[in-house]
Amino acid sequence: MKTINHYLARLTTVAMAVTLSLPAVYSKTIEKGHYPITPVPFTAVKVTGDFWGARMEASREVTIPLAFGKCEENQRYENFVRATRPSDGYKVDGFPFDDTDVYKTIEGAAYRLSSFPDKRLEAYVDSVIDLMAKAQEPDGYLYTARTQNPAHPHNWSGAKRWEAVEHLSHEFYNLGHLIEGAVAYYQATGKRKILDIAIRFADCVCRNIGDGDGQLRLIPGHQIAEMALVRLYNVTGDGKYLDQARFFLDTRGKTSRRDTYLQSHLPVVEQDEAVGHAVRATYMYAGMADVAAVTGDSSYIKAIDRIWENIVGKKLYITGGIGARHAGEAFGDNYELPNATAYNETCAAIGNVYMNYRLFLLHGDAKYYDVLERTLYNGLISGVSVDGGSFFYPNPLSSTGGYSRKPWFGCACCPSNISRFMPSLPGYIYAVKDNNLYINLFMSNTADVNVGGRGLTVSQSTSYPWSGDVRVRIDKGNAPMAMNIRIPGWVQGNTVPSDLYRYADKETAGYTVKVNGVNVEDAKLRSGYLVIERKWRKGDVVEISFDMPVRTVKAHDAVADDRGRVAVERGPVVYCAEWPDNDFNVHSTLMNRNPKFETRNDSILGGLVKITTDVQSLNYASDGTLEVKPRRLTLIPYYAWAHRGEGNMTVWLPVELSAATAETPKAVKAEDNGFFH
Ligand code: FUB
Ligand code: ZN
Repeated sequence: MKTINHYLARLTTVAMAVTLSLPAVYSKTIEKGHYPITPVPFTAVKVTGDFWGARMEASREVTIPLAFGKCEENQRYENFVRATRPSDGYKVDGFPFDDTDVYKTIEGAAYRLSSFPDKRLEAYVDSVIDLMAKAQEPDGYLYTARTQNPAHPHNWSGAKRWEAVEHLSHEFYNLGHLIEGAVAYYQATGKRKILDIAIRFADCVCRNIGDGDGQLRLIPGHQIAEMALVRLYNVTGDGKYLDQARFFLDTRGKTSRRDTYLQSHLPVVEQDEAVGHAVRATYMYAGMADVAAVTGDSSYIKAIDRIWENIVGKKLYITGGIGARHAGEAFGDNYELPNATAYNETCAAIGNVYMNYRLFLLHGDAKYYDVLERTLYNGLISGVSVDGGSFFYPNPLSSTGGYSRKPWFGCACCPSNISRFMPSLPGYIYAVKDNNLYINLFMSNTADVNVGGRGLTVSQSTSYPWSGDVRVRIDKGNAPMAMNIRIPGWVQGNTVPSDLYRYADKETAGYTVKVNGVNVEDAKLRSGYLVIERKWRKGDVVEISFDMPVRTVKAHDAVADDRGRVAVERGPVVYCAEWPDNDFNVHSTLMNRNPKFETRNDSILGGLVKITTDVQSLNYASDGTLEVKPRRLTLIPYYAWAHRGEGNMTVWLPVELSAATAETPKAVKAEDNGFFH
């Protein structure tokens, strides 16, 4: 792979070849926290090692440089260069949202820079930003798919600006990702240039789109501008961005584009089922939460609460993946959760995290983090290889081979989304409200938090998810506060916060919590959190210990594809049976009714816990009779599948003959990412 210096050298040259006056500089920035619960931002938390430390390192050392490299190789920067010198001769191909791969990777680089300052990377990003500034039209419009050849723009873009924005032009989608990247980079480095570029494009949209005289009444064909505009409002304090986000939401279902694909079949406040394109949907729900957090609009909150119940009760894979159908990259009907053909786009898993995170910030209930954690450890990180260098677009739960991760795609939404999501994870661990500190995720880290006006440094050390032991220490500061420790649903016997999945065995998982070596007996469990109130002091140590038995899970009987089958879990991790560990066909394997499991640490794939159990395998003997053989089945974490070649894999294992002999589903082809707009 080419080095970042290669790209930097070339980009610097490109940037110097073009001149443009710099955008206006805004003097005032205001950061507002409107959710009832305030996140501890990514800038204040550093993940220090173990499971997530390795993932962060892979993101830092491999994914982000790779994504920048792919932007170079795949004409992403070239589009900006062309936009600086438009020509009727350019053929505009690729996708009209290719600019967003650049924005998303800049966003990832921003999160990374805040934990690991790196002058060379910062200089590289600055040179990309210089190029973006030069590609921006004088009135702020920034959309290379048109600017590079206004007479013959991309064939999804429409002949005129905004004309196809409710369909496929993605102009507002590009704006949304630009804002997200710009705010992150501004917050990480203090540099305003990209923020000013985003503000100019946002102002251009605010001038042209709306309910006023001479404005166009249009909604985004792909959501994200809604949450991005709220983020821009939070950073600038300028209410017009909030108004624009509301306009986009309130106008949905009231323009000529009315269909489920982009959730415009009904006004947003009347929706109660998750339908259509899953990424568009979850980004919209996240945007509704963001607006509601500022405005207190309870009709938005009621709608997303209803939709969340629908997803978690009827449309969520055991891996936390969402969006069952390839056609339209969409949610299926209630209980439509096929395994081999599960679409489960990596971007939709990220959207699911966004939605659940925001619902936690609104309601303060740990159940949202239960869904978030399930998604994170399973259907989201399955989307990127352990080394950070290849990606899944769909994340199926069963395979007969012919499917593997790839370093990039023509439509590269998933790799670039992973580039920004992984390094943002430190921002999801803690939150505060008044004198409450919430510990939502367990991973080794150190964080500077402000609880009730007092600054504290808190650290965690743990090998979670392989062990349930977590050590929390107050490294600096003293504060009277309530430490709210999330007791995961899987510890409390709730597979998910609905009846979609349930534990199918008699195991129970207990937990203990000690403060300075003394068992905590009198703390209350409130909304899924163990609340420990005391005057916390420097040096205080909390030892949390969750039991981690191996559990079997059954799906609701209405899920036809999982009938007669069980899935295996340990802690937050969902397991699967894959061909390299088993010299028999995992698809014709019957689990015992009361399986006994053993666990062992293995150093493969960065280290993981393998599970083994006795099973029966079915196959035909040479005389054509059916043979049943006792076997020892090995299971690995679902996220770790497809690292050792292509072949059989399944999450749901039959316990009943009818399920074992059901037709083996066709594999999803690697290149079939079901790209339907
Ligand atoms: O349309 C932009 C992105 O491309 C979507 O979010 C993905 O689902 C893919 O269709
Ligand atoms: Zn994607």
